[in-house]
Parts: sequence; structure tokens; C-alpha cells
Amino acid sequence: MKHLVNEAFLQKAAALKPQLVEKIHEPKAMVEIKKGKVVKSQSIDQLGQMQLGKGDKVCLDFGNHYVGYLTLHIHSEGEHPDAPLFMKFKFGENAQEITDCSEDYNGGLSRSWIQEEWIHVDVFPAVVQLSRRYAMRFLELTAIDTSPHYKIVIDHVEFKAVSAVEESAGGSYVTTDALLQKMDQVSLKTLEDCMQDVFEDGPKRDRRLWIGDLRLEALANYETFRHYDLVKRCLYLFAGCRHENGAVGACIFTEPKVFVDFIYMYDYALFFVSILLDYYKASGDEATARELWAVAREQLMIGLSARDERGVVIEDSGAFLDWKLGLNKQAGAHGVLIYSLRQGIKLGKLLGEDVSLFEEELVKTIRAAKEYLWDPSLKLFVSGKEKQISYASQVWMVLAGVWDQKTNQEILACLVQLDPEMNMVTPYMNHHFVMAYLECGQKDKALDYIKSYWGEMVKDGADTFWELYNPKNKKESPYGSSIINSYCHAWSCTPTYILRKFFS
Ligand code: RAM
Repeated sequence: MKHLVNEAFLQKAAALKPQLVEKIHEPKAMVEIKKGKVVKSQSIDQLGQMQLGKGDKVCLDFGNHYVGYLTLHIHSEGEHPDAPLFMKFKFGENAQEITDCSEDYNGGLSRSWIQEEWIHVDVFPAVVQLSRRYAMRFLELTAIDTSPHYKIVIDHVEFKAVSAVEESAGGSYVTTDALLQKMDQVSLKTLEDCMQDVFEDGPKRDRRLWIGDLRLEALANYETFRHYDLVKRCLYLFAGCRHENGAVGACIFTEPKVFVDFIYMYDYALFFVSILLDYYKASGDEATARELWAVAREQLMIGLSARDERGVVIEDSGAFLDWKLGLNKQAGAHGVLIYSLRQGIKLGKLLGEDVSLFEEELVKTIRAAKEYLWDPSLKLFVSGKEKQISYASQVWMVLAGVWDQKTNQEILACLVQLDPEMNMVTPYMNHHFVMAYLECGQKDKALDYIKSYWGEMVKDGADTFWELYNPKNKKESPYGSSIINSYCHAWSCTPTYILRKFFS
């Protein structure tokens, strides 16, 4: 696959690579986990007293979620070791992953994402350092075998956590509401752990720069860490390595060198425009906005070209919107196009660019939405040939501002009452639902909803917010099994943004 590479942009991105902050953490307790729940916890001081032989295991709890590198110091007890130690490491972002069985996994994504490792150690005492980076709170160590003549003792365990930011730099949300306070903290931790060389989507999986995730992380970052350069770096990465037709790819690999993934997502490419506008507004960095305007403009042109003769975005535009299986994306994608045109017009005007073409297309695209995607009897938007009704379609049309505020309020009320089967499964889509309430001026409803959705995740024990969360099906996964889900996922970090920006 050919790419469009702009070396000057990639050099700018490289120069902005952050120096990671490192912090050492030690386990806080030894725990027993059954069926995904911690059932027993004991002092970590016991660890050094334990001798582990064939089949023995111990589970360590670090007390919070961290991203980084593990080191173990081990010595042997008994006779001189006459066989190597064969040891298994299993990392869990949450307790459930420790008891889930990876052998049973047969889903759509590679099993290699499950955080397990097997090593041999021949000589003791040994300092064992795992070279791979892990995302975890829990670590289960199993001595698969030593020999009948010796056992091992773990003297010391440490985890070097890394992030592009210092936790304390994120500030805090001032409130007397304990749940909101906790939600802010969990969001901040999620963001911190996803902020690495780039804004990653999730430090367990996929560990790379996705543009939909970046958009929400950047917004949360502006209210917290304010690491503008990391956003700038990511913008230059997306602009510096694109698909052959000029489209911004859905995600970027940065190692061993910058490489855009073959995946194109209609909505994600358009979001380059809003990320650039948000970045400009937050940082005031006009030079970057000006330099990247042409790329943003091109995304709008590509977005506009995916409409049919009626001016409606085609059904197979390649939009993502949500991981809800069976979701028809047409109306939602059409909403994203209108939304992005509005953002592009704002950005262009700020930069003194000619946006008359986009203004004309905006009018036409809104008209097409009203004429072909709106069902006046239902007072809802419908999507695709089968006229599917979904949360995603309504939410994006509200955010697009197709109708006035009062009608938008009615749409959301009607949606909630109908509660269509095509609901929302990702915090990403749920974020947009909350934003739709805010867009309609319904702050109370927005706050209640954040509390019920992210608050429920907190009650379910989240140290960091998850990639997927459906309160009606807590093991929801589009990948065939929740063991592969990510439990620290960037696109779920937005309560800190919403609370600090709209409820301070
Ligand atoms: C998930 C990724 C990322 C998202 C894509 C569409 O698999 O982890 O968060 O942007 O889906």
C-alpha cells in the first residue's frame, strides 16, 4: 500500500517526542482472586517468607493501575538448583483478567494481546526484567516448575511506571460529591496512563495512536495536563503519513518508523478537522493550525465526496461511530459530516481562509438530512435502506445541529423513551450522548447520565475507565471475549473534561 509521506511534518512530530516520566511502584498486598473478585488480601510482607515450588502461585496487587516495566529479584532455597525455574507471569488491568482463561479465547483479535509471559531462569540469585511494557494492577506469578530439590523466594518486586505526564500535574475537580470526585480521578488516571510517546488508545491494546481516541484525549488534556505538544505531535503524525488519496488514516504505528494503518474510517478522518480546531483554540498555536489547514480541508473534501446523488452520505462510507454490532452508520456518518463542516468553517474563518464552498455544502447537507433521513411521524432520524433507529444516528444529528434546540430536546426524550435495540456499547459513544444533552442545554440530564454510566463503572471497581461498558451486559465485547478488552481506554476518559469544563 502506497502512502503520502510528508517528511517535514514527520520531522516536526519526531522533535516533539516526549521524555517519559518514570516512577517506581511496589506491590501493596498479596491477594486471592476468585471468579474475577478479590476474596482475600494479606500483607505484602509475607511474600519474602514464601517458598514457591512446582505449581505454586502468588497474586500481587499494586493498588492502582500502572503502565510500565517489571523487575523481580529471586533467590533459590534448598539444594543447588538442578533444573531451571519455569515461571508464568499473568498481568491483569483488573481482577477479572487474572481468572479469565486465555486458552479459551477464540475471538477476532490476536490472543497475543493477553498479557502473559513464560520465562526460564537458570542461575540464582537472579534479577528478572521483562522487556515488554505492561498495563496492570494485578500480577499473578506461577512457578510452573523448579525441581524437587529447590524452591524459589521472591525478594523484591518493582514496577517502573511510565507516562508523558506527572500525575500531580493534572490538578483536581473541586466538588463535595464523592462519586464525581472519584470519577474525575479515574478519568485522570486513564488519561495519564494512555499518554505515552503518543496519545495511545489503550496501553494494553492496541497501544497506538487512533484519531477518534486522540480527539477525546486532547479535550480532556486541555482541562487537565495541558500537554499541548503531545497533541501537536500527534497531529503532525497523522498529517505526515496518510493514505494515497490524502485521507488521514484511522491509526498510526510509530515503531520502528511512522506508518499509517490501512484502516480508513470516514468519521475518524473528518475528526482531524475538529482536533485541529480544538488544538488551536486551546493552545493559541496559529502557525500549526495554518500549516495543517490544507490537510483538514482535504478531509472535508473527501468527506463530501462520499455522498450519493441525493446528497446523503453513502451507507458504506466506512464510518465507525460505535462498536455496536449491526449498527447502520449512514445517518450517524451524515451527522458527523455536518458537524465537521461546521468545525471546518469555524477554523477556516479564524485563519482567514475562504470557506464559502463549505458553507454552501453545509446548507445542502443539512437539507438532505431533513429530507431523506428524518422521519416526521416518529420525530427521529432513520438510517439506511431498512430505516434503522439507533442512538448513534440521533446523537450525531443532534450534535450536528440539524434542528433547533427544542426539537433536539424532543429527539433525545423520544430516543430515551423508545430505547431502541441499537443502543451504545462504548464509553466513546456514551460521551457523545452526554455531549448531545449539553448541546441542547440539558445540563442536569447530562450530569445524571454521566453518574449513571461512568459512576456505575466506578462502582464496578474501575481504577481506570474501560474500552467497552454496557451496564446491561457487563461482559460485552465486539471481539468475541471480554478478556481481550482494554480496561484503561483513552476514549473513556472524558468525565474529567465534561465535569471541569461544564460543571465547575
Ligand atoms: C478500538 C481501538 C480504538 C478505536 C477503534 C475504532 O479497537 O482500541 O480505541 O479507536 O477501536
